Amino acid sequence: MSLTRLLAACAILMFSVAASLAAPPRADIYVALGGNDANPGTAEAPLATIARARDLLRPRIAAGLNADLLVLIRGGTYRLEQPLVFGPEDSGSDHHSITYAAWPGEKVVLSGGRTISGWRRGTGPIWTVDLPAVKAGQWYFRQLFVDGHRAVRARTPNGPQWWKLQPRNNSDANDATVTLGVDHPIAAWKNIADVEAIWINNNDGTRARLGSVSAKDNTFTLPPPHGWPHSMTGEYNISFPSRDYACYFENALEMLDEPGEWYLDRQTGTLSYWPRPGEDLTRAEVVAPVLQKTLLALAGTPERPVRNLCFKGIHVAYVDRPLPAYGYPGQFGCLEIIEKSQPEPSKTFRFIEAAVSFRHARHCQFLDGGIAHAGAIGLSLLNGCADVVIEGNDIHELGGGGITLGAIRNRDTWKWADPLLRGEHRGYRIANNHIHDCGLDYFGSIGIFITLTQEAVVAHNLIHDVAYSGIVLSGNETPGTPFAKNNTVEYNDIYRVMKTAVDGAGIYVSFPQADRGALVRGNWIRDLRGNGPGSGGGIYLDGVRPELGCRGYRFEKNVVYRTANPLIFCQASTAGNTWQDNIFAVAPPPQPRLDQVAREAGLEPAYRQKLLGKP
Ligand SMILES: [Ca+2]
Repeated sequence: MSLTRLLAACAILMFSVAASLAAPPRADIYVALGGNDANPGTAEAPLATIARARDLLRPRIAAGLNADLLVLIRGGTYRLEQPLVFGPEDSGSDHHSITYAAWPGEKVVLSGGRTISGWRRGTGPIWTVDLPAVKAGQWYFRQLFVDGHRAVRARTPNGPQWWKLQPRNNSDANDATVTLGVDHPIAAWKNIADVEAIWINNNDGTRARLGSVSAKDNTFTLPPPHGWPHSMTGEYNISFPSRDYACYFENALEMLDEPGEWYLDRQTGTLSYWPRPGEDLTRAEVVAPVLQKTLLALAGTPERPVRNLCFKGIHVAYVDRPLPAYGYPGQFGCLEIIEKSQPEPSKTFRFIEAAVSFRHARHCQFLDGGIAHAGAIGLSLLNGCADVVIEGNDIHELGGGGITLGAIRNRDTWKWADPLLRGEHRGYRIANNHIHDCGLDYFGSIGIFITLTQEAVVAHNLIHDVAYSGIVLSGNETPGTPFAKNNTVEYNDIYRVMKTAVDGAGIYVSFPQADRGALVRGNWIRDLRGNGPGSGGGIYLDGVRPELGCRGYRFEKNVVYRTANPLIFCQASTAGNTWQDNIFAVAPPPQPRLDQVAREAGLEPAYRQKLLGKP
């Protein structure tokens, strides 16, 4: 080694030693796994929980912020049994932000899960473990993960097969027991009240609990209450079971008959699992969720929204969604309609829960983190939100859709689901997220669902393996209220979506957009399987009703190929929209164009490295 190189090597070594001895990154509060909530929260004496850091900041926020505040969190898995909620008292101000960030270079996981150990092998291939908390009625879960991969709740027929519904004397009256048949022999399963029937109703799926099974008649019953909206018609009544709907059954010990399937007996507390090849339950990490519905919530109020709050490098994982008594009456995109007859007849149009939920949040951010292993939607930005950035996240293995943002209206009453506030549902940036393996339980799940927004930008996301559409952009459902306008969906990379439900697309747009309209540009859409008529579209324009046809969209430089239907129109047409330089083809385009779209669409280079580990 030459003297110069030796000196250079020494300089690097000294620099490394100096860096490791250097003062920690500056922060106002420090949190670490080995910390203690009785500590002051300094770098030398950190707190143990983020909740304690939040509470320590409250007096400083109440006194008025005169600087940005930073909470730094050392890497590791923080287990939560209660949701982490940030309200108005935890808010930044118009001029100063509050940031909760992972320590540079470290990964922070907020886990709602519990590790399950003590497995023993039975006489056959199935392993079991007894869970006293389940037997005692204190714990029940709907998902199970082995070494970070979701296992299959025991089902019949085994995936990916489906059977077909054969209606008998079904009535959609609110209080009626419905009797249905099926086109294959069914058995008399034990623990029948825990068994669920699942069927595909066009652009979503429905889940309903069984009341009884008759092997002799090959029928089963669904007891009330039912979730499908009895008093509504047409497009809203699609979740009601009909002839030849694709169906399967889930959650009985008798259905556990292949590797990867599991069953939890609520009465005995016994969890059973048939390991997949290569899995060793004496060493595998098996996790089931304890925390339900939402793990991280920004919950402002109309009068006092949460402002200027940022999360950076935070990963949310293992959140369950219990199934309500009425099941899940899927309407589209993880929406359901809840009908009540008391105190007066009413209908509520709402999304199922999200693991990360923002309500009444303004100028907030969720960056460079992730959401995984959740039972419902990954992240939602609903009423009262505006000017939120969601960027650089890995969002995957979800029962529901990836990201949902905007407002909803009831198309029968034309009313907003929530009162519309000044300046809300606008100014979003949803970019550079990797969204995949969504809709594992709720088959109307969408990668990114943008409904009734203004000035939203959805760009450079990588979306694949989704039960329903990749991106849905929904416009003005009432001709007289031109709210949705000036939205952009550009340079997204979308493939292998439309895996389960039908009547959707890589990018699905519906209803008009006002003012400058909506720009749909440079998106790369391919490899969509068709499940039925009208399914598996590249780009789909759906007006639903003739008077609401899609207008005000500009489609530019999109590349679509290997789809069942490259371009679909329903109560819509090319008229009223602008088309330039798009490719709608069966085969891939010539190589130069393919290279260009591959370069321009999907994650930007810095995020490719960060999220995929490659340039
Ligand atoms: Ca099975």
